[in-house]
Amino acid sequence: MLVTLVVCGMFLGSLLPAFGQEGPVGILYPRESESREVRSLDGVWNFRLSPVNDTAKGFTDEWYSQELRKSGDVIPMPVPASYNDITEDPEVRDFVGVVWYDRNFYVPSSWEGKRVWLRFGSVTYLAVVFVNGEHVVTHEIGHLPFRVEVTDRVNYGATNLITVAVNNTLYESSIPQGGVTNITTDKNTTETFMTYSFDFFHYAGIDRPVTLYTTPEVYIDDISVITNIESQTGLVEYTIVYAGDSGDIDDLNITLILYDRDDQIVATSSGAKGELRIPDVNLWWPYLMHPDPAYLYTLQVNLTLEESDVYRLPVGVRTVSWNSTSLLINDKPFYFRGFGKHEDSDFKGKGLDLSIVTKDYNLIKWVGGNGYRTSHYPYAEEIMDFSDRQGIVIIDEVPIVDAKDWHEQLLENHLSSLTQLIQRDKNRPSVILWSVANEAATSSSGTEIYFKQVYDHVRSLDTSRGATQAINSDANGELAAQYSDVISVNTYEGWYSHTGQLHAITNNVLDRIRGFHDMHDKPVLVTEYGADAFSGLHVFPETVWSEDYQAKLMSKYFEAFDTVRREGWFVGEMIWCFADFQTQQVYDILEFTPIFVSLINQEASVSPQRLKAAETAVRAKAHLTQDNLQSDVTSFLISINRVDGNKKGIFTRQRQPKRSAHVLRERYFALAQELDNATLPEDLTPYVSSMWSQTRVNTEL
Ligand code: BDP
Repeated sequence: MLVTLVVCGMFLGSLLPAFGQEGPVGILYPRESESREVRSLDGVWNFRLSPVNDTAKGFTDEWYSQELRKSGDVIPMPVPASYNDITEDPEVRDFVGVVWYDRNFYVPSSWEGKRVWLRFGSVTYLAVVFVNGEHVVTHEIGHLPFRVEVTDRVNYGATNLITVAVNNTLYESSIPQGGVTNITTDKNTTETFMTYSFDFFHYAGIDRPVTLYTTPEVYIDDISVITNIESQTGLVEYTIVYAGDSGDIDDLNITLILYDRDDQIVATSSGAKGELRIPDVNLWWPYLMHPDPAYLYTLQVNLTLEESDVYRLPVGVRTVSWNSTSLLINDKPFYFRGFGKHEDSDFKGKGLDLSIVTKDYNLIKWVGGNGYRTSHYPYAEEIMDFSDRQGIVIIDEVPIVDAKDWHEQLLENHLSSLTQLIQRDKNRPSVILWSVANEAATSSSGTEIYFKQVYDHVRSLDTSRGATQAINSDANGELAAQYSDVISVNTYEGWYSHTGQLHAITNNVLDRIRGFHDMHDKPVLVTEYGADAFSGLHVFPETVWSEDYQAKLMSKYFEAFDTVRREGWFVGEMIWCFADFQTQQVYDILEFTPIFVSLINQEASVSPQRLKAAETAVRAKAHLTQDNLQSDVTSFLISINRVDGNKKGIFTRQRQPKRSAHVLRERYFALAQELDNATLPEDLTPYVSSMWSQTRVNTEL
């Protein structure tokens, strides 16, 4: 019975909850304490693909009932990592369907009598987990954590087996949406390949840490904090949720102690709900906005019964607010000097790699950046910790990219992703806005009904932060920006439209961003703009793909940004992209399909800018006529507009700077000095001559 359900579930996301998908509650990050032990299950696991076109085989043959090596060959696979780029085999890279992982682990006999939990930072896209041959949990949607209690499933003082089946298949209501299509190979066999309309490569696997941890019988299941400021006093409103059976609930005690950075007690309280008051509070400030940014307190929660449970949560005290012209942190206008980003690196794909993460934060600070959007999915909790600790402000996005064709199941998954994200990140001071989507088809019919529910859902879960979504169209005819607190706009003047026309950028950008403020009377920021640049390619006068073109294009946008800054309602700029990243080879199949369908139907379900660009490009390539427009769609829509990935990074994929990185650095520090009185780094402008350096410092910055 189980196997039948599991197999169905691997293909039909809608059946998943029927066999115990874990809900979002109680997803506190596993932290050691005097009452909790944490063991990592990261390392080298065993790995195997399902046979091509028989992706259910592992279930029907019960591969999970014994070690994988006993039912066939296995290869080593690191965890955490995406599996795609680890081998030399294109079949592994491009595989569609179920892959299998397993490993042995030990549980000490000293853990007997405690609760034992298994937690995954994320598995992309769908995971079915077995412990010692028994199904323990299924979770759908990558980039989000899930956990399950395995107290009664593990052998104490003995070896155990964990097996994970991972399905990467995207479908019409998965988050993000995608689909599969067939190709006939040279051997006359039929194989499936995946199609999706977003450009970044759909990496898959066990891509974040796997942990085993203990809690006492009655345990702290969840902590929520909301912070506020009253004159010099910091307020921390808290709610503690505990769980576990206890007959003696009357004897249960909850006490809270808040420590400052020097481990001094600054406030105490008791009870499951209440408020801590911190006199002379040290506020959490973004990087460069204050000489001592990212101040974190530690909230220690003690639950005492027969056995105690202790959990320590970092807490930053700050407020977030907005009005029709500004976004404010601690009542001071905040301006994003930011990036769009990806979790992406050589070999590991989207697998968590702390060296890359550390390097990225060093580079963000070197550039003078103060924030980014987690485009286009939630990033690892370990990455979010860096933001909290270093004062890098986050727009936290769910994995909804290029969403279209509104329907019930999509909405259900979309809302679930928001519930899970907010549950995970609700206590993070670095997160100030929730992003509900990137470049959804928000001019199409049904947008208002769909997105009203999405925004209502976010506000039912959190009103202490704002909500937004990245929009890629003009304000005219766009239907979702009305629900955002701050409007986020993507624009590709000089790249996807007016390609190569460096002299036709600034005014077009101004038109687009002013359009949104004029229509909605809300603050606006640009969440994407940029141009591909192939590192090392220099062309003068500038042409597309050169580092010189990318740098010059940016400066045309800066002019537009400064104009709207002076108008008083523009709250930030985020370049696309922080670093080059890997993309799929076949790009835009699904994206262009609705474009052509809407062309035929004469609907404007995509931005006019993209419509035009797509129409021109594809018509020219495929010699299309109105007659063969729809039928030929999949046969030629192979958009070769990427050279081993998207090259809009200001850093290469290996995190080396392009010319644009230096240009952006000058701008971001100049803004930091102008807006926040930040000190400029000594090496910002290299010495040229005494007069010249003096002039630049006095006049330009
Ligand atoms: C934007 C998308 C982003 C792409 C970018 C591009 O939001 O994910 O990478 O276009 O084409 O529309 O470079």
